Amino acid sequence: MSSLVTSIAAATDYSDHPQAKAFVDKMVTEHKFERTYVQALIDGAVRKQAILDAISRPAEKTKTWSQYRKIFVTKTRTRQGKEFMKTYAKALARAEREFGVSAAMISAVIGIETRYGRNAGSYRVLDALATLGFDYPPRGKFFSKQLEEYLLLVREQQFDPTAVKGSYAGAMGYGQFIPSSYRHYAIDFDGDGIADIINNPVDAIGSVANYFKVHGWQPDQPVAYTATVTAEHNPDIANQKLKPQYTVAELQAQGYQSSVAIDPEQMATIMRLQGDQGIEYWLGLKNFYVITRYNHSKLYAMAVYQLTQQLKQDVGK
Ligand SMILES: [Ca+2]
Repeated sequence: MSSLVTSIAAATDYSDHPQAKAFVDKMVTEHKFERTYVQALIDGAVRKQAILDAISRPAEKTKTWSQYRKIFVTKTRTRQGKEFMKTYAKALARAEREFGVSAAMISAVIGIETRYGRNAGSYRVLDALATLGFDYPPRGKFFSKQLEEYLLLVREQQFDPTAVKGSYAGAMGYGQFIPSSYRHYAIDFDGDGIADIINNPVDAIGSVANYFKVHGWQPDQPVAYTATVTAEHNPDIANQKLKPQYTVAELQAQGYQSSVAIDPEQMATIMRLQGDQGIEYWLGLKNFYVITRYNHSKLYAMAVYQLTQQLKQDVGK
């Protein structure tokens, strides 16, 4: 009895929802899907309150750098990263050669996203994208677009759309690609003809490296430097845009000094972070900005950078 009640409740979630109806129409007219197929999928999507709760309190928005770092840049994640680098050394080396992104950096991204594939998400992607697309007005447009991309993706890849699992935001696989990123940047890196970043770590490694290359990663260039400030520094220019917008010389004139000597014409952004020992200042360079194209957060990019440093230090031990 209770399972019947549950399935009726689930079925009523989106069958009469105006945005869901518009979505079904769009998939039929724009992408030539069968109406009965899309309607059945949407009727079967379940609105999850836990997803709505999770998206309103992301770690990137609620935590200080000190708190965020303790979650993501840890001894355990470093040790597991070394294991991952050993296990997939060949694929990582090939990706480094082909895309110019270091093995440690690719591993750090996968480590931060999913603990090296251990935790790629437990929500059905269908439920996540329907819930956020139809019942989360602040970003409904974005997520219903991702739901559209998801249905195109499962048609192309011949996945079962009701079976794929991911994060509360519909991100999938080792590197947590949302559907549009999956369609644009995932690659077949082991040569079996399928770009499977959900079950295939070799494809995931190539796909993460490809994502960074396409977004402008500069091989062997620095990511960030620590900085010091003068008493007269201008606090208003810190923590503004993620994209480098000042030259190092301009930052120096505003009271921010890089800890190492770098080209004064180099572009950088300046960050003020709450660290364990107090305020930290950092210069973010072009490659730092490229990391934020994966997740638009300076805390995220800093964690990827520092875990990469840990993995580079510890390689071979
Ligand atoms: Ca493959």
